[in-house]
This record gives sequence, C-alpha cells and structure tokens, in this order.
Amino acid sequence: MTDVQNTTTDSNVQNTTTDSNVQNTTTDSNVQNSTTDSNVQNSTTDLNVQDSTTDSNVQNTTMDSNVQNSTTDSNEPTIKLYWLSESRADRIVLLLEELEVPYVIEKIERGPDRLAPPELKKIHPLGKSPVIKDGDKVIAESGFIIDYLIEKYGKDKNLKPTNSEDLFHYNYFLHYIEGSLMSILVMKYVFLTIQKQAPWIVKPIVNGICNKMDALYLRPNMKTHMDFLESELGQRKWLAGEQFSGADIQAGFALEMLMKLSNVNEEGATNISRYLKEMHERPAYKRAMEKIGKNNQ
Ligand SMILES: N[C@@H](CCC(=O)N[C@@H](CS)C(=O)NCC(=O)O)C(=O)O
Repeated sequence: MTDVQNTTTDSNVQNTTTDSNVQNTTTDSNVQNSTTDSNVQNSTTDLNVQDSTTDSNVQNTTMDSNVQNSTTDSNEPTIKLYWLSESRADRIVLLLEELEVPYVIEKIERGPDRLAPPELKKIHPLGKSPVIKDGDKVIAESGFIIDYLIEKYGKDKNLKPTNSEDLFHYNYFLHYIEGSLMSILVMKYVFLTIQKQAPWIVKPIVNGICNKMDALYLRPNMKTHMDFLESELGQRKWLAGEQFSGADIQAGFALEMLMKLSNVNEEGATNISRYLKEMHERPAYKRAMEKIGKNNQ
C-alpha cells in the first residue's frame, strides 16, 4: 500500500509517551529513534509498511503523512508488533486481543522469495517475526513474547495457570510447539516448496529425494505429533487444563499447519478439530483475524 505509517491520538503529536519513556518513530524517512531516560537508541528502517492498526478504542491510525504519532496516557503500554504475512506473528495478534491492551501493528509482506525483508534485521538481528517493541525493549521468540506479555499485562486475564499441574503443561507446551513440532512442520513446508519450485529438468530427482525424506522422516514424525496432541486434547479441554492459556495461543498456528500439511480432515483428528473450532469461536480470535485480514476462517 504505502511506506508510510501514522498513528495519531488526541493531537497530531509525534510521540509515544509512557511514564519514563519517550519513543518517536518515523518510518517513511527511514529514521527511528527511541529515547528512554538517559538511554538513547537510534535505528533505521525502510520496511515496506502496509498498514498500521491499533485498538480502535484507544488509538486512531491515519496514513497520510510521514509521521508516526501516538500519545497514550501514562498507564497505557506501548507495544509495537512487527507482523510478517503468513507467519507465527498471528499468535501475538491473538494474544494482544486476548489481553485487550493497546498496540500498534507494523505489517510487513514477505518478498517473492517468501523470506522476510532484510530490513527486519534492523529491528532484531535475527530478522524474524514475530518481534515486538515494548518501550525500550525489543523482544523476539513467540513463546517468550507470549509469556512476557502475559506476565506484564495479563495478571487479570487467566492466561497463565497458577496451579502447579496446569502450569507444568503450560510451560511444556510453550516450549514443545517451537522446540519440537514447528521444526518438523517447517521442514515439510520447505520440502514442498522445493518440489513446487524445482525447474522441470531436475524435477524427477528433486521429487525422488523429497518423497523419500517425506516417507522416511516427515510423515512418520507428523503422525507421531498428531497422535500425541490428539491424546493430550482428549484429556483436557485446552492444552494446559480447563482454562484457555498462552500455551494455546502458541499452539493454534502450529496445529492449523499440522492439519493442513498432514491432509487430515475432522474425522481423522477429532480432538484437535474440536479444539481449533473452540479457539475460532473466541471473540479475541475473531478480532485478531479481522485485524490481519483473515476473517473468512
Ligand atoms: N522460533 C521463532 C521463529 C521465528 C520465525 O522463524 N519466523 C518466521 C515466520 S513464521 C520468519 O520470520 N520467517 C522469515 C524468514 O525466515 O525470512 C519464534 O517462535 O518466534
């Protein structure tokens, strides 16, 4: 759409202000400054910014100048999510909607190579999404972001169990999803993409290698994960217990991907399907999908 992002509240002031922290961001001119007390931070970005969305009750967003303005009252958090299209960053939109805190999304499109634009490395050296800024902190890793935001802003939201049994499951699944499940799913996705994009002359060889890898490693592993998750969700309503939690926010994206890449329908995974359906019914989920333009799910 445009390389311009503006967020204006109250007046057209280019400031994000919290207690001890002042943040100014100018995206179009590729200059970004964050100032916290005596700590001054400058960074440069030329991300292809598509849109900027904030909780409509708190902040208004306009797109017609080179200036990003957001002024919040002193108790409001200042969270900015760098959201990459078709990515795990969807999790953080869902979480922010569950938390009902004000936030700004900077939408970034994948390049034709399906990778994130290299400019994302100016936000965090790994250049991956999700990544958030909260005041002067830059935070990466979806599991860590989820726990950080719940700890900081979700005390009254019941998104992190307090009893030890559920907390045990919460921590396990927060780690398991990225540590074990996603690596298999990403590998499967990469192999499918390689097969799709292989030039015709090498296609038979590429297909041979990919299909072998699929049969020997990927499919059996995906089946193991599917059986495990079916069994876990047969024992509890949500992954950590009877209460929806950050572990489910971490898991939703991966379970959708597992179902799609395994070509399994509802009957093939009744517990996972029930679980995903219940997640889709959550008002925060609906709002999150609306915000990222996936409201047809
Ligand atoms: N373990 C990280 C993974 C982050 C990650 O790999 N994100 C992908 C999107 S799903 C990404 O940024 N890919 C773009 C690229 O590799 O260029 C997390 O959970 O946040």
